[in-house]
Amino acid sequence: MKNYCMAALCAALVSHVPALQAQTTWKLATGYSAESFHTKNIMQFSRDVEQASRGKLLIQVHPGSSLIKLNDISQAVQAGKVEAGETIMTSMVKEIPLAGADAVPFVVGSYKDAQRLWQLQRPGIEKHFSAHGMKLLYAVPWPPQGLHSTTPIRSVADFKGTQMRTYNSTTLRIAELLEARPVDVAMADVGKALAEGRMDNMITSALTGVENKVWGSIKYYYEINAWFPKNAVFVNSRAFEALDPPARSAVMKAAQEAESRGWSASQALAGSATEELRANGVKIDRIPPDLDRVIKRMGEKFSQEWVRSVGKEANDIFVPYYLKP
Ligand code: PCA
Repeated sequence: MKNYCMAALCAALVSHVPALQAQTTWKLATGYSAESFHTKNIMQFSRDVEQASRGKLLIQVHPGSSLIKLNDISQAVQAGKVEAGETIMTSMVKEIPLAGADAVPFVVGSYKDAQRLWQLQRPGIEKHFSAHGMKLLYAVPWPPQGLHSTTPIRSVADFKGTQMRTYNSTTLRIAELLEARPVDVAMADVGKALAEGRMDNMITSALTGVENKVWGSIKYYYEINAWFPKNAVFVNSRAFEALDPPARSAVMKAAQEAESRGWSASQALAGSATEELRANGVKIDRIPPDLDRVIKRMGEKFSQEWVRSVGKEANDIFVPYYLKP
């Protein structure tokens, strides 16, 4: 009898243990470095979630493609290999063409426009993420994309045959249209590729130039404000649904805060990064009007190709975007 009671007591205790310690850990994979403002924002998000869930949900951040490579992150989250992830939305265009809306050149010229585009793009993105077994948490833009070059760019002919770094389908198509030679270089390898003479120019943010200390080779930065690509942070839907309702709301509230904090940080860095390039001897300039016209025309060509390939969903975003400036 005594033994039986002891066993019953133990069983009762054991059955309580999980409830007392109920704690979930998510691994979150990102392709960007621990120092990137996006990653710092995710770290803050993780601390906020831990605090708001009273330690019930821990989010371990794995930066710099250390767990999963940037371009494989969304697949890994879908497959449940990792609970959560962050990637640049344009890396997902093969499965979710709508994710490329923020990399169509010369549609968005300011943070205000970028926010308006995001409000129109978000419902469709949420729907597609959910169809792929993922829940969108938040998205934050990179600062505007400008043109970095080792040599001055005065006309479209200056691109011909140059090695142009690409990081997505937009930059790849632009390189083709400019008759440059596209070179696919991960953000973390930009400094190395420049030092090795593997690239002559690239379209990316001033911030990415600063983070890679490009001024040894890059001498010109043209503020063309071509587009504002966003990084999205998301979680496997089953992992999210496995949380109890208070933990789910804690995650979504922290996500909302991370989104607005990230947008402010991006905007502040857009200005300071350009100044840092200047302070390091990079000439900050505008491209000549003729070249500006040619590039804008290429942008239109790209938009037409994009709208045609995506179809109705693209119109659902761009028509209201252009109708209500
Ligand atoms: N930096 C990233 C994406 C956009 C940006 O500003 C890169 O260059 O890969």
